[in-house]
This record gives sequence, C-alpha cells and structure tokens, in this order.
Amino acid sequence: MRSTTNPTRKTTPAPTRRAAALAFGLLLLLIPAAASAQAPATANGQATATTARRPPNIVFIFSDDHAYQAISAYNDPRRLLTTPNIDRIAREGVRFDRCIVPNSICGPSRATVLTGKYSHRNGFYNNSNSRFDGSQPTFPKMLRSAGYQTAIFGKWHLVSDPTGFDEWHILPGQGEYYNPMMIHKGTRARQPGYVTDVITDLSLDWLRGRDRSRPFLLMCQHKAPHREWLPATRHLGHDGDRKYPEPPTLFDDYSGRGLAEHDQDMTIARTMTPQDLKLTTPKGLTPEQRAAWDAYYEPRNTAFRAANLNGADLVRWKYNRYMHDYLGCIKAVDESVGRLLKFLDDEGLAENTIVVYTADQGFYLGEHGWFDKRWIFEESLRTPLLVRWPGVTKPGSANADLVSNLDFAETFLDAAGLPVPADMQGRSLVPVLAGRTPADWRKSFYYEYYEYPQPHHVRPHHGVVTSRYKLVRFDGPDLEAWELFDREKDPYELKDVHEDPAHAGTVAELKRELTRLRTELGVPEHPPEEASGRPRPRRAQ
Ligand SMILES: [Ca+2]
Repeated sequence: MRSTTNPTRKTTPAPTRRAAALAFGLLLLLIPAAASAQAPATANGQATATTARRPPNIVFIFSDDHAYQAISAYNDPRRLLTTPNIDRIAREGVRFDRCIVPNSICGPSRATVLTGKYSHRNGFYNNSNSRFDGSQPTFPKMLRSAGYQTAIFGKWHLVSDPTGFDEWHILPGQGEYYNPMMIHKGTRARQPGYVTDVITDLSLDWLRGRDRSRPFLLMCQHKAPHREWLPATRHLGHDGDRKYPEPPTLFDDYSGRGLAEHDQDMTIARTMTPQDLKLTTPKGLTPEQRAAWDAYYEPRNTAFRAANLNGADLVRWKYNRYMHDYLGCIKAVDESVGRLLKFLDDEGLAENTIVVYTADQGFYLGEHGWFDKRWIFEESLRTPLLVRWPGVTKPGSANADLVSNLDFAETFLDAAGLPVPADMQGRSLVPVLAGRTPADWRKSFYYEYYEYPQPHHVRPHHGVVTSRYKLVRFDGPDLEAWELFDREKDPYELKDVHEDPAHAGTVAELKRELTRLRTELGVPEHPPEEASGRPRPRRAQ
C-alpha cells in the first residue's frame, strides 16, 4: 500500500533524492484527500477511489448508546452537557443529522457496521441468542488484506472472537465499568481503572507501536454510556446537582398510538432498577473507588429516601439521577476523543486520517418517558455521526441526507481505494462526505427489529422511513398492526394517522415502497424462529 514510486530516482544523486522523496511525501499529504470523492461514479453509483496518494488511516470511535441529544454539536434544546472534543470533529468536519440504523440494538448494529449488511443477511438479529459468523466477509478483513494494520479495542459484543484484526483486546459481553475483565486474543485478565480510560490507553499504546510504513484502521469501541451508566469517580457530581430540563414527552401517556407503545417495559417510571438508580453500590470497586462512590451517592440517597417521593416527583428524581449518571459517562468518552485527536495532531497524522465518531444507535433520554432504544422512532433510530477527513469534509458543515451505519463498510473500502462487494447493502458515503450527494441517493430506508419479549417487551416491527414519514408494521407473534407517523406535522411522533383517510394515498405509496425495499434487500417473508431471541422450544421427549 506504500506510495513509494519516486520519479527522480534514476537520475538524481542521493541527497537530492532524499529531498525529492521528502517533497513527494509532503505532496502526497497536500493532495486534496478528495481523490476518491472526485472520481467519476460507476454504474452502480459507487464512487471509485483512485490511489494516487497514500490510503487514509481510519480512526473509528464507536460508543454504545450515545444519544445525539447528548452531544453539544447537535444543539439539543435541553443543552444537557458540553462535549468540546467530540464537537471538534463536527467543527472540523461534517455533522450528519439523519444517520439511521437498520436494527436499533447493540450487537446487530455492530454486525451491520462490519458487514455492510442487514441483520437478515449477516445473521445477527438480537443480543439474546445471536452469534456472529466470523467467517463472513467484513471490511476490516478487506482492509487488512490490502495492507492496512487493523485493531479493535473495547466493546465487541458479537459472542464469537473477532476476525480480521491484527490486534484485539475486548470486553466480554457488555463489559464492566470499573476494573473490567478483558480478553486479549483469547487470554482473560482484569484491567485496573475505568473502562473508558482503559480502552483509550490500549488504543493509544497500539498506535504508538504501529508500523509507520502502512496505513491503519483503529476501532476504539467504548462501553460507555451503556446502562447501568456508571461514571468515572472523577465525574461524580460533574453537574453540580443541576435540575435538568425535561423533554416535552417525559409524561407521555401513549394515547394516539397502539398496543405496542402502551405495552413496552422501558420507562423511567417503572423499569429502572435500584442498580440503574445507584441506590445500591456496584461490585468490583477498589476501596478508593468505593470511597469516592459512597461520598457522592450516600448523602444524596439518604435525602432521597427521607423525601419519600411518589408520582411525578419520583419520576423527576429518577430522570435527574439518570441524567447525572448517563452524562457523567459521556464526560469520559469526550476526554477519550480529545486524547485520540491530540495524538493524531502530535504525530502529524491528522491530515491523512479519517476520524469518525458515532454510536451503535440512538437512545431515549426521557423522551416518551423512556430510556433504551429498539424502536423505529426517532431518538432510537437516529445515531450521531461526525466525520473529519481533511481535504474532503467541509469544516463545520451539516448533512440531512438519509445515511446509515449500513454505509460505513462501503465508505471505508471506497476511501481506501478498494472495490465494494456487490452484496453489501449500503452505499459509500465518500461523495456525500465531500458535499456531493449523488442525485440518486436513497429517499427511503428499511428498518427491522426482532428481539422480543425480553428484555424490554418491544414488539417486533419493520417499516419504511422517509424524510417525512414512517410506516410501521408490527408483525407478531401477538400483534398485527400498522401505524403511520407524519414527522412534519407531528415531530414527537405522538399520533398514529394510519387510519386517517387524508393519508390513504401516502399509506398506499409507502406500502408499495416497503414491498419494493423488502424485495430488493432480500428480506424473508417470515424471520427465522431464533430471530426473536426467545429460547428454542423444548422438543417433545
Ligand atoms: Ca447500544
């Protein structure tokens, strides 16, 4: 992958040759990185990269359950916190305002990122009984075959061992926040410290020891801010006991919608556990960590118990505790991003490195009274996506196209000048990153969700999403129903208008589009039995 051809080599004496080589190297760095973005589109619309310059490094920073509402660059009206380092990527790159996911939970999202395929194609449907088939093609494998150094650190959550990486050091399952057990190429050992710092340290250590002659792919995958939202002790009390502004739908009664919305189990009011609310002390803390933990939580928990809250007051208390903890976890993630960006600056790598910040899906921060994700609805469906690629992305720009983590594998391959396999189901974002969205870019997107009934009793559903509408189909095992939402008139998605005669034309059109997408994407008429994650029924003796 090295760009070593030196046109002056045969005719110049050694010192001049070195100078020329240096100049050539600098030239490569100075060539606008838009080589692939400027290339003509092929018949299938994928931009074709040219490899005149050294392929870009890729730093993929992937957090877990980080809602766009909790990144200050997204300007949520609640102004929940400031994330100066994550915002730097937006300020120096592009912010995507409609990056949506095909299946809004952790494992399936990770499988989609690696494969560029939907759950029904990569075989990873849910977090309960799915196991990633590591023998299938993934973009890290393809980059590695082309000469990239590849590494992944942190949350993996795909059950089988990682494949396609020179180095991997992962959390088993969901992982732990404090002094986590980790697996380094099959060997388990506990790592002292706070998980976000540990993952960052491992990432930086690997970067320091890299082969400088070759490009690299670093996947830095945080556990935070996943439930049960345990901040680093240095961030306990980060908000000065702030009373957080509430979302307009904190006390949603789900009127105007069907059984599925009424009958879920993911509310702040009913579903949060004493562990979620830090009314119990987590296991695995060192004495020092335990002391800091108790110093923050104990007096506040004592006051809470004495107040004997109920009804709306109790929900508000839980919401504020949730926000303190969830946002506290993000403080450490933001610091991690700052350390990675500083390393790229210090090493002179920033110019030829694509930096991506994203999460595996969206998350509810009290909207509709909820935490968690899973739904086709907006806070769950939309994930943050910020990309900095000097010379390609316009600093401080924003993009509202329908893009997806389904597109990431294709994008990284295209950016590296590699072909995109025809059976990947997304599309390279390289021209979109350059501000030249192809005229035939998608106007609709297919969504699918399978895991039921545990853990949050969200009914399996699929549907079609456009810039304005969502048509949702709940399809068993115990609910058959359609819903339609018009986000232009109903931005909070509070009113199902599927039966409204005024929308009959829209419903018919979207049902045709749903059928078209399912056919194009090869969605089976009925999902396999294991897709729901339910235990297989015992065979009769
Ligand atoms: Ca997640």
